[in-house]
Amino acid sequence: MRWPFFKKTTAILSLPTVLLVVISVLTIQALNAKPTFIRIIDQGSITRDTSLSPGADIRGVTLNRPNSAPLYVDAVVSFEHPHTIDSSTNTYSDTLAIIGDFSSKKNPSHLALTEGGSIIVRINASYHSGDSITVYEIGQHTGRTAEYYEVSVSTSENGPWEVLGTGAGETQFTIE
Ligand SMILES: [Ca+2]
Repeated sequence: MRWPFFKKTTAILSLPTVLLVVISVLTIQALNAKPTFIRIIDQGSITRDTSLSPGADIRGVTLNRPNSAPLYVDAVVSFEHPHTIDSSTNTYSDTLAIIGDFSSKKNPSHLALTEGGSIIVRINASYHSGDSITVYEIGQHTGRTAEYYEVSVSTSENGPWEVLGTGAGETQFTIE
């Protein structure tokens, strides 16, 4: 009669132990997960946009994983705009414009990089081979034409950077 009772007690005691192990593993994985940093450099020498929205016009950036909803920018690490004249005429210099789910924001909410300008943004999730990054550049709506930019990815805001390629307009880059 005592044996079944003992088995039941053992099962109850082991449940918290199993949960503790699962939580520990998930916590360790979360601590080891490195965010994705994406650098976008305006290729102004190609498009020469001198409007009130100078350089490539970035509406948003997503990290795309297979069978998963897109992940959005959660922080802008830096925004460098070396050309003073461009910066002074830039109506769209608010970096907050590209944070979060931009699809619900009123058009033309975006960040104009200025000619030769660059931005580093963070998406708080790790990237893996087979994922992709989409840059939503809307130069064809804010000026004359889609504007060129170079995209790189890294696990650190200081690099080293893996250059994914150059695009204009809405462009998707696959991570090898
Ligand atoms: Ca522009």
